[in-house]
Amino acid sequence: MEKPLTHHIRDDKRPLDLKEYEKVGGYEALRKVMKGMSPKAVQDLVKESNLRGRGGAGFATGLKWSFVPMDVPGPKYLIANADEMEPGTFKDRILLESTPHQLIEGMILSAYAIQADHSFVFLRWAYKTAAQAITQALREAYEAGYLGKNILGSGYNLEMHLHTGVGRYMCGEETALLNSLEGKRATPRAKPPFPQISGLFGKPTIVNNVETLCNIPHIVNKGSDWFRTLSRTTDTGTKIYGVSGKVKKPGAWELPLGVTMRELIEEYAGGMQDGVKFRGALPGGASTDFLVEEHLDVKMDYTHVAQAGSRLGTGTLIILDDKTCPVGFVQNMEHFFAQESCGFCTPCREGLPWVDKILASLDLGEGREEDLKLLDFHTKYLGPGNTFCALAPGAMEPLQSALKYFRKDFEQHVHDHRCPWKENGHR
Ligand code: L3W
Repeated sequence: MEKPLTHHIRDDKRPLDLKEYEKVGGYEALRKVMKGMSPKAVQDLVKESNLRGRGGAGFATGLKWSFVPMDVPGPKYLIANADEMEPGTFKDRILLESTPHQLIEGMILSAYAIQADHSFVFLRWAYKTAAQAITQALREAYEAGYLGKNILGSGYNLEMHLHTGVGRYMCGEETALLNSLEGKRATPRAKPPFPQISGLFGKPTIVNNVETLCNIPHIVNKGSDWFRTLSRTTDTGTKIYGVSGKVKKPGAWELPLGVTMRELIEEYAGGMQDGVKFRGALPGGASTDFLVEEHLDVKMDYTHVAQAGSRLGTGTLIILDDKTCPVGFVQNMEHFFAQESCGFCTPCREGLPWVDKILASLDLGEGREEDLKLLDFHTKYLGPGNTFCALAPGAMEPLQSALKYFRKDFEQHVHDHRCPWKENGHR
């Protein structure tokens, strides 16, 4: 991780322990708030910062918090969504493994802002190193009086628990996550009511992404104006961007929101590997639309990526190169989504495996003329408004944009009854 602007991250793969985190200003924001900031003042500060959710949807964080009814007695919950399973996405893992206290401090501040009394880190099952780091950090935070009863003498009480999921993509959807945490099958719930009103065990609940929560201590310490000046555009703050694929130096970097895709690939990821050319990229994990060469200078923020016809999503680019078959590339994604469908609604349960099968047959040279029409049909049939949650519409984004930008390649598979990349020894 280069040039950290907001997050305290280092490269030696060992998490910052409590003393090390305090040395770089850790828990100063918590002291500041506990000394005399009201929950409403913390909410207002985050609203003014214009922080948007870093999990994929980009919803305004302060606005989300403001939906929590503050005058209703009884439990409220704050949950860190650490179920990072979006293909190509590994940004939260870095934060979890390197600075668990930063997340815990962000969670305490956020829980205080909505007056939650219990909080959970909902962690992806496979993140074993992160689980160790969080467990150790929770122990230290309790011992230091940052968690538990009467935090820093303020009268505010908060319990925090680590909960590991069972490794299903679906659990990253906030209402499926809530069902899973309640011990039920992880299927999504109807929205509204949104979790802010009726969430965990029917009580007001906020679910925020790990990276989102890690920004909170810094906004409290340095203010909303400072946060706004960090970015290059009106979408404020920094983003942990990532690049994977056939680049020279795949990795992740914390950078001002609004860097261009060209800068990410050429300056940070070291450019494409020798002998391969850029053809396209999924800007925010697998469930976003392809951007192509004409978009290389698009500013990678929520607004500009949407204007270019895609979504920033998780901000972690997956690069498609000219030695990789776009049909095989997309099939790999659709196979994942078909496996991860929770099976609750029919279009997603039946449609995604069908898409996977059609793409597999194209790859084997068994595709038929009508298969491209069938794929086009599915991009609409599984699109927004036709399924219970965002999984299938998200899965259709790489497919619909591949059919738009790389249609000739799909047609060639049908007409030639073979995958040209395979014969050249590539996939
Ligand atoms: C109150 C309204 N609250 C929205 C809240 C809502 C939630 C947040 C975002 O999916 C996307 C998905 C992935 N009143 C509200 C409201 N909210 N309208 O805002 O909600 P939503 O429904 O827009 O999105 P979501 O269901 O949270 C997230 C895409 O991100 N993605 C990333 C996936 C990331 C992972 C991972 O591993 N980290 O899986 C990439 O593109 O496909 O479309 O809190 O309550 N009217």
